[in-house]
Amino acid sequence: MFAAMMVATTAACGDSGSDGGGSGSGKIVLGFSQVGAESGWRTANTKSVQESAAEAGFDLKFADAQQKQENQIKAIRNFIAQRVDVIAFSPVVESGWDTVLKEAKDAEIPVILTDRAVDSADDTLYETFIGSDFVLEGKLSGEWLVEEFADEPGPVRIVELQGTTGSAPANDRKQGFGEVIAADPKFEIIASQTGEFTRAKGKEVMEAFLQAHQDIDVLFAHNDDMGLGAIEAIEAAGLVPGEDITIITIDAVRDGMQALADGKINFIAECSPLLGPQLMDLVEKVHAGETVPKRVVTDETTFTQEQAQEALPTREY
Ligand code: GYE
Repeated sequence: MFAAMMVATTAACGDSGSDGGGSGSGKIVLGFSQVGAESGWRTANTKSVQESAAEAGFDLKFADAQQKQENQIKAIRNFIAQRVDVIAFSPVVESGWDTVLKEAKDAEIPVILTDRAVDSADDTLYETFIGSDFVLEGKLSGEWLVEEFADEPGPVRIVELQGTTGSAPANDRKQGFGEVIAADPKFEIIASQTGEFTRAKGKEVMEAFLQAHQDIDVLFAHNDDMGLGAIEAIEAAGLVPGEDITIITIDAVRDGMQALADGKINFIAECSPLLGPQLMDLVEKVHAGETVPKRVVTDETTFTQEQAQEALPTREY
């Protein structure tokens, strides 16, 4: 954590650029606070942000918050102190941002939310929010399940691995999935717990689920990594993932797609981490004082096992 903060701090040089930014080089200075490195999605997202910032010729100050809101708040305050041109960040949780966002606004530094939303009532605290529709991802997952189990009398016993508690994707995916399956009482969520979006925690929580419940029909995991961890637990328990337990995940990163193609996962709703190019475009516009849409939604799709087999060879991440 300290190392990441230091990068931000040592770059705190004077504001002499003609663009009003903090690098003195005339380049747009972008302060970006990343959630952490919890998943394959996050790694691909970081790469996309770093590569597209370099391509756009921006001076990127990158800080990794290691999944802690307090680290993100510190990083944002550092960016304000450095007088960067634009701040972008992916908020680890939804609530608790108003004070620091107000500080950025008072300093007249535009803020762009990337990937995850905040629940601030005042939407003038940020310029725009670019990212996926997480409720939709949850709904698409639920719709596939309803269709797949249409001829089953039920009950259909579901366990859920939630993402980081309080994060937008965990809240919204749970909501979207829950809304769809609520239409038929045969679907029952018998256990639901956070796996923190990581493989290790997904495995650990699935082990506990398997010990507590003999007859799990379905696993809904809020991301591929937790699903992949759970697969290890399912196999260790002598069960066949994708057959004895139907598995639905979200993201469609390479390892998830491979497990889908191999028949261990049954369905994935895609969530694209490749937000970099669109983000840089927004940074440029916001910096130039242009109006940008308040919400930019990423284009996404879904994958079955056959579709994963087709898509894998050309998958970028
Ligand atoms: O689904 C998960 C990651 O915010 C969309 O965060 C992102 C989520 C993604 O850790 O894998």
